[in-house]
Amino acid sequence: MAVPRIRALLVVAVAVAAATGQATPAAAATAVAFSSVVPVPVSASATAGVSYPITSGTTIYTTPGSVAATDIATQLATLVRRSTGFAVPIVAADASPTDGIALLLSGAPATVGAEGYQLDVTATSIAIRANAPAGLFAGVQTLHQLLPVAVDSSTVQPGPWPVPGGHVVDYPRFEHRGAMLDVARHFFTVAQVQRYVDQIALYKLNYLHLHLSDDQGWRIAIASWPNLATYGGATAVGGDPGGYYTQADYSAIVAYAAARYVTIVPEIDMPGHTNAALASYAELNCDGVAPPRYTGTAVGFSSLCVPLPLTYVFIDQVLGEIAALTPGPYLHIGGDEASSTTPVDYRTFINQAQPIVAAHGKTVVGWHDIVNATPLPTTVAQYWGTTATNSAVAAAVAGGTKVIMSPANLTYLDMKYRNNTRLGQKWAGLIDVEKAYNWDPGNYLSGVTGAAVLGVEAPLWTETIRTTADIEFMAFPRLPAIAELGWSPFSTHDLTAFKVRLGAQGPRWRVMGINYYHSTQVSWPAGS
Ligand code: TNX
Repeated sequence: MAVPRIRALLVVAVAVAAATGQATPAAAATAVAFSSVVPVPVSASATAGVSYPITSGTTIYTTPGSVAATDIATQLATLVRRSTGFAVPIVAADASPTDGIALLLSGAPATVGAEGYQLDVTATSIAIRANAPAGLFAGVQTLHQLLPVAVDSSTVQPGPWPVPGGHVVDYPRFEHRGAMLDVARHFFTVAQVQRYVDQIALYKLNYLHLHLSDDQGWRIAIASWPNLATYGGATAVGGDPGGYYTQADYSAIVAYAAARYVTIVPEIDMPGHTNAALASYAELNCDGVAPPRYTGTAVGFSSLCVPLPLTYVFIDQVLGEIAALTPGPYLHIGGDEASSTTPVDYRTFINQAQPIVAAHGKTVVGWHDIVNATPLPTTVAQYWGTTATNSAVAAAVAGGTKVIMSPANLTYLDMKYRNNTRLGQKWAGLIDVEKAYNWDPGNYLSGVTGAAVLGVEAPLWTETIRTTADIEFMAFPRLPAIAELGWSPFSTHDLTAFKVRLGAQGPRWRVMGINYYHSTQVSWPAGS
């Protein structure tokens, strides 16, 4: 009889917290369902009636001599210590121990590759085995989702701490699983970006694209062009406060993301979306006159001066400094909506910009408009259109161009959920969970299928987004839908089952203090 009563109390606690908007630390010290992991694993089988209890005696064992494995173990221990109050020591041990939690860079099937893992939870131990640190990290994200939601509390909770028993073999479908954050229309601090990194990493996304410049603001300090940040960075949409990252700030974001196996893709948008730069330096303008800074939301009115030799000195120095701070392979040069640049000038510009990126050792990414120039063989196009056919993109793909899929009508996290959603825009339509989930990035755009698709990315433009709460409201629950499309094999695609898995995240988001949209298209558990 005691169990139902406790459950009833927990339900009340959750309901009260929901009403007050507070986190619910004691929400449920019960085991979560083994089937609730998002993205759904390649294969997962629960062992009925078995669970592993994390206790004050639980140790984390790691592969000896691996700094990466130790760092991943430390991240897991930090999470578990905070809410359990247990010591959770980390011990380097060679073989798979028979007790505790083992994070091992050995013993995984070759089929899981570098980003996959095998997870085994028995009554006496938890083992995550991977071929490389990225896989170990992914396995720990799965384990995180299998821990009672109270583990995400920032204060010590009573427990118990059961992990449901079972076996998982898992690896990603696509190499590129991304989110984009527009820090130009509104500025977000290092801490705000890091919080988003934590959130996307939990759903196994591995790229964060930062839209670092636009008409309304320039967000990264460039030593050779200091006014970009100090003058061009001082504004934001609607007269809100601007801001910019020092190079040390940017490096801190890069390092924080790298520790979570997320690669930063910096974007400097050009030749359009450049009013903040043009306002900062008169000599970059064809007429030598700096325009005023801009805080509206129109697009397509600015262009770098294509015939001007200084333009290429400028982009070489800017991209050179950013390349030097960026360990990842990509520099994104935007290229979208350049409606104030003639088509001839556009081609000239993109064709000159690409070798500059390459000279700094990086691969070009651009919005798909760049296929109107001559993409380098390595250039990646990011598709943001709203139709399932685009002949120019299909022709580029026939010539070898690879594509990241971000159809605006399916993946744009700044689109409203419903007509009455307080935040966001509607130009690409309304996007609720079913729409975000119910498509196949590998078989959507005609002529752009199979190996041509590097993956999927969910952009969040921030004309109307001003706070962390706003970011989270637009990203959750849609971002995990896109994450599942990027990670899970399409053979697992199942809207009804997804709605249940997604709903199971709700109680955890509450404990984490994530401000999510309570979509009616999700099967939330009672009380969440
Ligand atoms: C289009 S999509 C843009 C952005 C806007 C966004 C708003 C794309 C490559 N450019 O400049 O912020 O729409 O939804």
